[in-house]
Amino acid sequence: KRRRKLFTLAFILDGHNILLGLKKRGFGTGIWNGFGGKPLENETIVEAAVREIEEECGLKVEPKDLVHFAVNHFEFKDCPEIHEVHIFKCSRFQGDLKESDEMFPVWFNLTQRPRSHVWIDDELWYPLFLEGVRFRGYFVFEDFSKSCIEKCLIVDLD
Ligand code: 6U4
Ligand code: NA
Ligand code: NA
Repeated sequence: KRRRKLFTLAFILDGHNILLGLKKRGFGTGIWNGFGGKPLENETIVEAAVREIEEECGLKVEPKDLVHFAVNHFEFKDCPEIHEVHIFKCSRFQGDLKESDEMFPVWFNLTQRPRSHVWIDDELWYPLFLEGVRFRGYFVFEDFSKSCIEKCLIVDLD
């Protein structure tokens, strides 16, 4: 059985606006995305999501306000681990938006979010996310740069 590596990915929503962050360092530098990362030891996925949101954009959210919405599985032909990304959305938050070492956060109207400088799988599942359809996605990439999707399956759970 292949090893799994867990990640969180959270989208903060406010009416017709979505908060995205431009990644400033590490994996995916220069790419717009939600906020998230790897759970620490002894941390649940929800606890990790709460912590990563505050670390990366300054906003405070309550665990109960995070809606676990979808899971994406990413497999790379040159890597033994499968990345399992747990996607949350959250419409309640407190605190002030703050740029971090890792992310530059910006509010976008849902219809005007960036289409370039995003992961190539996003355009395949964002429509479901925006329509409120729960799903599980499976993506196989050529390599770690994620420039080419080799296989993709998205299972609609609703
Ligand atoms: P460090 O630098 O170790 O503190 P950490 O914040 O724990 O990093 P990071 O930023 O590497 O983790 O996590 C990657 C983030 O990118 C997670 O939120 C998951 C997300 N992600 C990875 N591949 C993705 C993809 N293909 N499409 C997507 N989000 C992806 O939309
Ligand atoms: Na991160
Ligand atoms: Na992080």
